[in-house]
Amino acid sequence: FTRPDVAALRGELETALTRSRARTLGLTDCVDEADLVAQHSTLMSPLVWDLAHIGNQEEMWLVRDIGKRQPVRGDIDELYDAFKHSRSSRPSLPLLNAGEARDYVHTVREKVWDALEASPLTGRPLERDGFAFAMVAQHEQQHDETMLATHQLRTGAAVLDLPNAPEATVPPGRDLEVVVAGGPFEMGTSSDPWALDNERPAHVVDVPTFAIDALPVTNAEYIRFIADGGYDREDVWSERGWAHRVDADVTAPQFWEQDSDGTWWRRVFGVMKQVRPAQPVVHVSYFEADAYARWAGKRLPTEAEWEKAARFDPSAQKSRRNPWGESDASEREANLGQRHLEPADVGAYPEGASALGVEQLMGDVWEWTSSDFVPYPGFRVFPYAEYSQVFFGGDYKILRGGSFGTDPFAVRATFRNWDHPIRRQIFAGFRCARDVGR
Ligand code: AVJ
Ligand code: FE
Repeated sequence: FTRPDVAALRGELETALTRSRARTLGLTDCVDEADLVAQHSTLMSPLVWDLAHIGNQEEMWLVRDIGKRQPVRGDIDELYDAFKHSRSSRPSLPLLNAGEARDYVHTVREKVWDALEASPLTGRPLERDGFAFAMVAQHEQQHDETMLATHQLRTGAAVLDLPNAPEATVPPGRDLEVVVAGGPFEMGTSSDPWALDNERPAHVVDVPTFAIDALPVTNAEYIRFIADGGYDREDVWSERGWAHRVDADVTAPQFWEQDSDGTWWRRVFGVMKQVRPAQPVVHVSYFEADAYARWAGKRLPTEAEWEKAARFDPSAQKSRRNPWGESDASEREANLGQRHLEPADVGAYPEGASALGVEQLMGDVWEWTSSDFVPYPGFRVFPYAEYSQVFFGGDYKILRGGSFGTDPFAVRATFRNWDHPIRRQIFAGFRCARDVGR
């Protein structure tokens, strides 16, 4: 990684913070106050909580810690501490109202511009390379994706409107599966200045030969699983997955409905759309992904397999930061950044292929892997235990690659996301893998 000079670095951080704020305001200015304080699902916070939580985290790290300034609001930290109140209890808290929350995030941001100007962006680890500023911008983008999921859950008239995602320009008649030869590769990173603690440190992992799908599983493929009785075939489900499938009466991806002709429709941000066959399937749980893979005679990739398929360049024998190279995604390589409100058809991003020829690893849908969320060898908390450490060893599966709702600043091929295996309000899909001769 080549370090830009301090002025260029400041400019990059300013751009990232400005972009995240535009997105936050876009997701909260489009609904009325009643909608902002409502709980659209017990899985989610009211949007007005996310808004002030974004400001509160920014105040704590950048105004008080880095900026060494007096608190803007020293009295609300507890209200916006994600560990003090469950999401379902947040609507009954004495939260800032919409106007107060908007004023709050604005006041905090004005002080942050001073702090950014004043910081040398060197010195202690929190300040070096502007880490804390980048962390706060990524945090805001993460909550923006969470708010986007809240928008998908809310009922009533549609308020978001963006162009349809690209259709495939080249039909995916290329390799359907890529075989990755066994051997070591470098997983994680010690050099990416803005990587979060759980992505560190870089370490060598020896991955046995495996095959991985060149593309995510599509709606058309998933419909074949449904039509083949996949949801009634206990033999392809894990024991826990089957228990959940029965208890929760799961019979199709979330937001799907079948009409009397047998046509599948899905509700996309308040609009009913016919299910598009070549789009990656989205809003499935880990348990559904795992059952599909077994039905297809395959399995989900491990996290290490996913990362090797994404990053390993066999000719250089090195790991890249992203499938196509070191740069952040532009709109040519991946469907990221909430430019569309849905995944793009498979085959739409040939320029985003990895060195090994695996496509659409970044963007479109988060991809479930079979791995649990555990620390890498040599992990160190940085800068706070509540980002990663408190979740290690819990009932979480790793997801990789980001979705159409993830900003390019908040994801790279080393980035690790995690969630409970039953969750599907997130923009999650998957691809399959399998063992190769042994
Ligand atoms: C990394 C997406 C699992 O939203 O729970 C936001 C990110 N951490 N605020 C989450 C996060 C603290 C986190 N995930
Ligand atoms: Fe947060």
